[in-house]
Amino acid sequence: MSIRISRFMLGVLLLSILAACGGATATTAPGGSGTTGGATTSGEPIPLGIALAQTGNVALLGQEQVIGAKLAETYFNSKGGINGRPIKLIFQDTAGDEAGAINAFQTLINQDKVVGIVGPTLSQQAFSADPIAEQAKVPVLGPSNTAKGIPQIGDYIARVSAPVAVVAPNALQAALEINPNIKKVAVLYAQNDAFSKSETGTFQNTVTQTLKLELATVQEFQTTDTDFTTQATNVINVNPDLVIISGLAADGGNLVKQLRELGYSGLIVGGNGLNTANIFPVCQKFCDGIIIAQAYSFAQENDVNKAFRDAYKAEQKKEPPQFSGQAFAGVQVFVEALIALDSKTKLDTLSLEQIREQLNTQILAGKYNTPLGEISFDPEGEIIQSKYYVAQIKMDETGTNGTFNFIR
Ligand code: 1QQ
Repeated sequence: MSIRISRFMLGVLLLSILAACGGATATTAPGGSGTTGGATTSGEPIPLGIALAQTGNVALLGQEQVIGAKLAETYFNSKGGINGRPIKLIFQDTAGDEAGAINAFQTLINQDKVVGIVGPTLSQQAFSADPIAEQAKVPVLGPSNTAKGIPQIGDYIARVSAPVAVVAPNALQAALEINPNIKKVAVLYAQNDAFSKSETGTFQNTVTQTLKLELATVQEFQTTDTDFTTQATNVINVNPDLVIISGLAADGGNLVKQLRELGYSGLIVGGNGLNTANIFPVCQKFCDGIIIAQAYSFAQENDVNKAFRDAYKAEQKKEPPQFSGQAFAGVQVFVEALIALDSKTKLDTLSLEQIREQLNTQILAGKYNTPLGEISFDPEGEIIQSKYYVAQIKMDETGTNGTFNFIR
């Protein structure tokens, strides 16, 4: 016991010195090791890499993921970590582009010596950064990469984020339940983003093939655009009953706002890139009514979701969103796979290379009861998940606060 305390205090001392020197680039969540609630953890922490967009425009999405990952770290360490050893999250900011994601992956793999990585935020980044982890044989769980083809990047790449191909069509079904008279549809998408291109493909197929509706116009934009007058005008000119937008949070939110300001009053379906309360300051009162498919519901009934939801609400004073739930699930899968692996072969008898390799096999073999419900993986690393939902944004009178109300 005395050894345990002195080691912990040494760790605290070291962290304060590092913090005082400003020398640490990686950050860990509070409660990453030591005594955090129920159980006690001791011994060398096991480093898990978290590569998410913490700065720039994409941080509108990444911030929610950071919160979910940190809550998972605290929760699983309070339950005894990896058979008594704490899990320690090492955060590297990817920002919003490919170069940032590649950098974060390289640092986590070579410098921080992580056992695996949860990240990156965008599919656009994953297509560049995941091959680096694949080559280094480091397991990756995409927490929000939903484009077609992500698990197929390699043997070490899996995801806890269900693909748009299965999630997105639910939003169109919900739109038709609200307005069964939808005939004419307009689609807009960000042509410089892999996820947006994948998602619009799914939306357009569902509109024309499954629902047999008229696709009246398809408009392209860039995620960096701020002026959507041309696209919005072209949409309004075809007089659609439904507008579907595939983009990211800032561009998507602005597009909604400009469409409404120019007079469009019909239904709007937003894709996964608009799936955050961080669009509220962008489209304000015009966010009202946007329909968005969900791969997570805070109402999911199981113990781990209850614990996650309670912890999230205590900290953030609102219900947890999808991106936080998925990031929590990503950390959880790593933790539970590490526990299973350690129970078979003590981790401290394995080299880092052996841990990474065996951990990858273990991840794909397991079943996990997460805030997303029970999930597992197919042999390629694609998530197997059974429940999907649809939410509709409701803004308050002032146009500053809103909620995601589940309608399906
Ligand atoms: C992807 C996405 C984004 C909207 C995640 C934030 O689904 O890039 O695949």
